Amino acid sequence: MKIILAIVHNDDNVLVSSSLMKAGFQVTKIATTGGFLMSGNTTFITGVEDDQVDTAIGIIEKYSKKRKQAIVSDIALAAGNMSSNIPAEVLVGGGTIFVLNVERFERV
Ligand code: 2BA
Repeated sequence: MKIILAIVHNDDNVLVSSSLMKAGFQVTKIATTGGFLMSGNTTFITGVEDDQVDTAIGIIEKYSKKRKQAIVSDIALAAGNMSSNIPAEVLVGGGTIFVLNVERFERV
């Protein structure tokens, strides 16, 4: 068994979760904040059998769009953009996905 941790843009949250659940996956969602942009995103926790990992990742990939997002002032400065009053852009997403081994799984 594996745990998939998937960080997706808040705007994709509903489609990703409904599509995962429609496909039979169980999902827990956590409201999270990106350390760089400091804006909200959603982290999914999904426990899946090994042979279902690619299916779940395919669904997350399908519904997690890439977006250009403006970064300004302090954040741009920290990233090395010295003309900090000029907005810069970063490409956010689609999903950022980690797959972890599950040592033991119990429902008690
Ligand atoms: P944030 O940390 O808010 O990052 C948003 C986007 O800003 C990133 O998109 C990336 O394009 C850019 N970015 C992040 N750090 C940067 C830096 N030091 N310099 C320049 N640009 C930077 P994504 O890579 O798609 O990441 C989206 C969100 O996924 C992140 O939001 C963070 O919450 C999470 N994430 C991404 N990689 C991660 C990792 N290795 N570990 C934990 N969380 C991660």
